[in-house]
Amino acid sequence: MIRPGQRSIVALLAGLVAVAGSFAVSGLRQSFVVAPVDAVVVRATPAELVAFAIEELGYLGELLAYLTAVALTVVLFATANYVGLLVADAMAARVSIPSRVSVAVLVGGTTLVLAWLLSGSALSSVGAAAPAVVLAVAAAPADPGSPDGTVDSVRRRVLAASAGAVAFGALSYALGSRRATDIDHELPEAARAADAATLREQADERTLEIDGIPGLVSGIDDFYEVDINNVDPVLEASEWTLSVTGAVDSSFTVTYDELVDGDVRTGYNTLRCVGEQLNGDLLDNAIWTAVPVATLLERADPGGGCECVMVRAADDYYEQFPIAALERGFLAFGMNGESLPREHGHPVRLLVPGHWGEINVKWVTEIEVLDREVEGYWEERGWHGTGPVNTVAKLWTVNERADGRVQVGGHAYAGSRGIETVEVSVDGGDSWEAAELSEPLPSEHVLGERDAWRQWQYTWEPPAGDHEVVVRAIDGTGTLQPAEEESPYPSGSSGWVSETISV
Ligand SMILES: Nc1nc2c(c(=O)[nH]1)N[C@H]1C(S)=C(S)[C@@H](COP(=O)(O)O)O[C@H]1N2
Ligand SMILES: [Mo]
Repeated sequence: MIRPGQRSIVALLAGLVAVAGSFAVSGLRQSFVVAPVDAVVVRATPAELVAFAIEELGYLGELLAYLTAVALTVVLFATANYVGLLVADAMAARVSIPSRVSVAVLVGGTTLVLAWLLSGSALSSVGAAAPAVVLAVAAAPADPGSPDGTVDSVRRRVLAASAGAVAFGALSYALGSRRATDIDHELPEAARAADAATLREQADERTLEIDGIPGLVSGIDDFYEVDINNVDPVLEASEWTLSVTGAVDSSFTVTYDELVDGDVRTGYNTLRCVGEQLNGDLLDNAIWTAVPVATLLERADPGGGCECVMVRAADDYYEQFPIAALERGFLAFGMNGESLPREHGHPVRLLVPGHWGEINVKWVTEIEVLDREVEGYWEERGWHGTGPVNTVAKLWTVNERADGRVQVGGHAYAGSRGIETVEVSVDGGDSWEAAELSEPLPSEHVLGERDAWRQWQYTWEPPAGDHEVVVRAIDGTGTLQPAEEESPYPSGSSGWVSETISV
């Protein structure tokens, strides 16, 4: 007989190897048993906690959510196993089935069913059940009376099983991480990848040489990532479609090949997340390959009573906003000359110039024209992030020169309004000087005309002491960035970035 304490250890270990086994065969995909639990955790987390995690924890918040999901999934399997082991014990006592057989059948069966319910994938279910069976049988209670049924022998087997589970976990982690997603990184022929290279050169020519700040085009791996799930969808371009539905004259569906065969543009566009801190770095610029949404909208001839749309995605994300904004939007399938990477919405995402990142829907699958307004994913959680971005000037670097001069610099962004001027004060806001700005990226190559950030720098020779540096931008309409300080939740951060420098 197994003791209750040991039974829970075996149940837990079997749960652990089940989750590990599923990861080994699935990698970080929807078929990984943690993926649906993660989605439930993310959606069940109270709005205040989500806002706090985004504002204060950033990436750490995502990691916490993910670890919670992994732990919950292990507990789910462990609970099922525990019940299975209890039943196995009862069976061994009543009917003459060898206990190892009933353990194998019950732990294997419950793991298989649970994994199937979570993942819907046969491979992932077998990947979970097989190691759980091996582990449970290895540590299982021996038949009463047999020599390896002694307490010592059971304890030894449980210890060995623990070591085995840890080793298997490490191996599965390595295997699952290597299961690369088979995304084709070549842009389709029609996309003229050469255009991206030309735009890259153009941006490099305009980039100011400032230590400690990024260039005018963010690298794909440096481009910030914000999305609701820790397991991003994997969509094959060949299977992807976009439907235009709802209050339209004619609903229709386009395939990837049809889309990229359209009026392809290559251009810069900057994205900024409404949840970022005032001087945060959820702000990046890339060269996108895209087609205008307007062509699709004309074909659909939208009606509807609210002049608004709901855009939906493969990760069950949805955002609602005015058709007028969508009309000026783009469907992007390339980023910096490569096909759109998985984490940024492969194969196709929306770009809505001038607006906060959240309506730039990734993995987009449906545009539904609505009759009346309904809240989108983030608005249900209290955010107001569908509108135009706030103006901001970042203070991202302070460089003390050998000659005693000090350089401060960063990026400035004002959505479609564009950046006209950046002003710097080195005396806490009493007097202001214009900073040097990078040449604007040429508007004919910007998706959304002025919707690309600019770099700024200011160098001066401060006397010894403390200096409060303040920076503010003036947008293309001549409007000064508001001084009033607001935290990101719910409508985006506001205020002037300042930093005290001691020389
Ligand atoms: N499908 C989907 N699209 C999405 C999101 C998401 O969670 N799911 N997050 C949005 C948010 S809040 C932002 S700021 C941008 C970020 O885009 P990026 O990850 O490519 O930088 O994507 C938006 N599009
Ligand atoms: Mo965002």
